[in-house]
Amino acid sequence: MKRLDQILANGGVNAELELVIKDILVACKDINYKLRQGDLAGILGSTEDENIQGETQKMLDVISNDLLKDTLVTNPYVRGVGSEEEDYTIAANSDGKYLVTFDPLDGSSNIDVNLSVGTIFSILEAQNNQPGNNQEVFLQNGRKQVVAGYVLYGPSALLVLTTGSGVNLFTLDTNIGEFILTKQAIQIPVDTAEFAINMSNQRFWEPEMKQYIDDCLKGETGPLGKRYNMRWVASMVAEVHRILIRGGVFMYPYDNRDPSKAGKLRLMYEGNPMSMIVEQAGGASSTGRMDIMDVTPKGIHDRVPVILGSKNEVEKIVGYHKK
Ligand code: AHM
Ligand code: MG
Repeated sequence: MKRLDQILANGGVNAELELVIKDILVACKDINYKLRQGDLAGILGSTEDENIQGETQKMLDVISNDLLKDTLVTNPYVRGVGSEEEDYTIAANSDGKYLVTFDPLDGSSNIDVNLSVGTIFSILEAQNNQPGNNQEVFLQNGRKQVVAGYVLYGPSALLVLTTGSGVNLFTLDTNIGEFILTKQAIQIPVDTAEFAINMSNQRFWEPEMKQYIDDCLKGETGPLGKRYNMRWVASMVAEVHRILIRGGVFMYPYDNRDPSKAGKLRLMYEGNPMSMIVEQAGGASSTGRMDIMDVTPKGIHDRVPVILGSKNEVEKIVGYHKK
């Protein structure tokens, strides 16, 4: 039985970074506990507030955000934090080397119907002496990430983590409160016949994406020559996890509902960490026109079109965008 701290120590992760990762996970264990309590603790449902993205916040969005934020701002090695649920980045310790960004509870439309949600996180190194409440210090592309991970709150609570040398999966043993290694060096199958996309947005997509999905739907007699299956959980963490385990592609592409937004998902809380995990597991990720991790952020809440998963299928979809 291997515990997370043993894996981190053997993987050459320095003690400071290890403490940052552990603090994130202290908060995630607490989020897991709160989710299991649900209605017993009276914490389902929405608040009356909206976040900076214009989305109504669920009570558990706010609780999860506060747990992560309050834990991390007191960590001596954290310079600042950026959250999907915060308008601005927050300063922690001015001597801290690390920056943490997170989506505290992704897929939160699933909370009230008791389906899977997750926490997504990413760690960068601060590149200059600016304090953490200056968003400029965060504006680095995804290749600079030193850690990416998520915790999936499903039937089990699972941690998927990469520190840049492969992807490991841990299962939370709630009896001892520890994440235990349950799968090592995950590799995503390179081929797939399973896609995940919200089809109700089809009329807003670019022609390239419409064409790819049309061709999938034509099945074995169409140009792609195989019968596709479709899934949509509306929880990116759950979709990415399915892809890690059995392959597939996940897409939240560019759409023209609001031309000021390049898609729904956020680069620094969703696109980049999930891209690092997927690439470290042998998969690929793209906006359709470039690798997600090569996109330079202009603002902490930037959005990005997302296509990620099994390598050969992602390359096929990128090929449609080149035609
Ligand atoms: P959230 O961070 O506000 O929860 O939004 C992100 C989620 C993703 O987990 C999921 O892929 C997507 O939004 C679902 O969107 P839709 O409701 O359009 O299907
Ligand atoms: Mg999200």
